[in-house]
Amino acid sequence: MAEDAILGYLEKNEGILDSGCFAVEFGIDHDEIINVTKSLNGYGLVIAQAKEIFKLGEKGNCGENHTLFQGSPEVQLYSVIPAEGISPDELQKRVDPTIFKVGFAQAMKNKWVERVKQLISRKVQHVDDKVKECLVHIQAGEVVGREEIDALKRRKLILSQTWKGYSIRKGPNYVPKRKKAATDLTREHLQSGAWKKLELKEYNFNAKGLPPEGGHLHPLLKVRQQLKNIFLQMGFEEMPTNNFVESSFWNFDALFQPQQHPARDSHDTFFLQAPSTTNWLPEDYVERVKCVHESGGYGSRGYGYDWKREEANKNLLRTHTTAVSSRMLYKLAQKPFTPKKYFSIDRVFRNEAVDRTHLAEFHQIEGLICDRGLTLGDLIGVLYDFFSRLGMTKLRFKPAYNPYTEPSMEIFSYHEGFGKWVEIGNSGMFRPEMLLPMGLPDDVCVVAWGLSLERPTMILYGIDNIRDLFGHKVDLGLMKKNPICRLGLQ
Ligand code: FB9
Repeated sequence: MAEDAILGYLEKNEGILDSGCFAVEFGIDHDEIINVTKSLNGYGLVIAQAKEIFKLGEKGNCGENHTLFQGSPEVQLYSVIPAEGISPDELQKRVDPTIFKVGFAQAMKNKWVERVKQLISRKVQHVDDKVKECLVHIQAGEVVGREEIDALKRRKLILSQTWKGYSIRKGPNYVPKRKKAATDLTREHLQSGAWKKLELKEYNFNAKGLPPEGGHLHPLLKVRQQLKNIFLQMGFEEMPTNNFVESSFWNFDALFQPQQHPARDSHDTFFLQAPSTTNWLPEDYVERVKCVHESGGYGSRGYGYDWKREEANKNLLRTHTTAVSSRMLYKLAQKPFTPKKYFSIDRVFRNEAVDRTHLAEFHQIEGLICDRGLTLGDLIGVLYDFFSRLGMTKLRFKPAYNPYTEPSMEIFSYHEGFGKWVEIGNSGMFRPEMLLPMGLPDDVCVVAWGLSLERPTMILYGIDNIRDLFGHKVDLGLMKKNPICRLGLQ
């Protein structure tokens, strides 16, 4: 190791150790010698030294055709001129254009050749390639005269560099082998008494401390905050979504979703084993929901099946935040009606096949407006307002089906980057069979829409596999270095 080699050398040699020579002689990287030297702390007296060194420049040592291998351009040119002389055109055919240009000028300057009209001929019988000789000496690290150095620098055949090294000799604290200084005083040192002979490493007050780690926001949380700001700017209030566990009643029945609907199957929904059933529901409201499912009412004919309370009692992981919307609208119906604008952004769970862009859970974003006399036009208008704040202004709407909304629309936006229409959400007007059993006035309508948080986040952050965004395989480096989220036209 470099420290033992240096201290061992000083033990056998009273003289001064030159770090550069030492590195070459012992085959140790000079930078490692420098680092050890800085930590000798009096074991060795260190004198910093700096000297000019030269490295072959690009023109001096680049491939086989250059000065160090083929000789200087002037010598190469001189050697192809025949005794009887040669025309400039013929000479240019015999050497590389660069060799001709540089070599002819230098050979004329050296008075090695002369040009009389269309004939170039030799003026001397023999030439020495002093340029090549100097480069060979420099390459070997040998001393070369100042004049020659300046000439080579002017021709860019060598580059000047400042070499920094050290001269080292024995210092007052010199020992042939330094005891490894301890960096901590441990319980074992104190108990065993080893502390008495312990050599503690000096505290380096100049050492830079570790950069303090700060917290980092996940991209999903950044996009969620941006979307929350959009809703708040539009005058929406956030709904309380702090219950992942929900009853089938609020998640499905209250939304007029029939108990035979495939989405209510355990292949699509996570039902809880314990507690498997809810322990309280508003009984008068439950009765109205039962009736509207079985025999309709409010102008509806219902589904005509035997609605089962035990089905409604089953606990599950909510499959959409529309379950929260149904709770909020029921609560709103329990007092004199006032129009409301609500939103929610939180996790929902679906027992579906996972793939590159879908997990068994995602964050649903939902907005709703509850007021008297709302129409589909109001829904379309608020969708244009909302999505324009996300930078999406070219929208299209496609008729769709949801059990709890009629009419329903899928929402599409033209994505300039992808050059195609992208589905960006779903929407609709909650059905009377959902709103009227709650007790809302019969002229009150609710327009609502939903989208996911993951899809926009993956597009905005250029992530194409959802496992790189969410889950136990996420690269924490991405969490630390992902850029801020700037959404559309806010
Ligand atoms: O988010 C979706 N797509 C989307 C959204 C934004 C976006 O922004 C980019 C920067 C440009 C890009 C894409 N979708 C909804 C559409 C599809 O991704 C779809 O394949 C996946 N959908 C999820 C459900 O599928 C398991 C997204 C999720 C979704 C779908 C419907 C609703 C909520 C989330 C709803 C609703 C609703 C309807 C009526 C009343 C109340 C709520």
